[in-house]
Amino acid sequence: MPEQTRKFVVMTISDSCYAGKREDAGGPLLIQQIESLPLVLYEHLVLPDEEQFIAHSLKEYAAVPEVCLIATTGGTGISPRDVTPEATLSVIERPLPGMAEAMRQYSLNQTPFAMLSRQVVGVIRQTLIINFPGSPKAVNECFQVIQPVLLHTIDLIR
Ligand code: MTE
Ligand code: CU1
Repeated sequence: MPEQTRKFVVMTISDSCYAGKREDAGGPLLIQQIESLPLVLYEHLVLPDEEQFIAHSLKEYAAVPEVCLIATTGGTGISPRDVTPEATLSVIERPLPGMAEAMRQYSLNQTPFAMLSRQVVGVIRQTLIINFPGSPKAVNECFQVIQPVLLHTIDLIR
């Protein structure tokens, strides 16, 4: 598939953003960072912390042929409503633990709180799914880690 037709989806996963009680900072930042690569935004969704809902959306967008990447932000922690990792694990066919561990490892050098993210990465069909934590600082730090390998990773699954 030619590079210019490759699309990505960003999902902000947060009850408070979904309810309009909090401004989504992580989502727009993630879009801005991914757009620095030759990838085009297909859609940005704001979803509540509902496992079935998230899993359904992940499957739906992974089925769109030109969507090669779904980046989620938020819901990776351990508060009772955080279910992004469970939803992601329920749909991925092949986990990519090295990418998740690389983000956590680098992040741990920035803040010990990085150990609280349960973010996962994996592949469903020909689409890569990457969980980012919710804060803009975390999005920024994690993106730096995967940015150099992101296009090659997508090449490999296409
Ligand atoms: N990772 C990086 N790189 N930088 C951060 O500031 N914050 C952590 C962690 N990962 C952080 C980070 C914090 S405080 C939490 S609670 C977890 O991500 C989970 O965040 P989430 O529930 O918003 O996904
Ligand atoms: Cu936290």
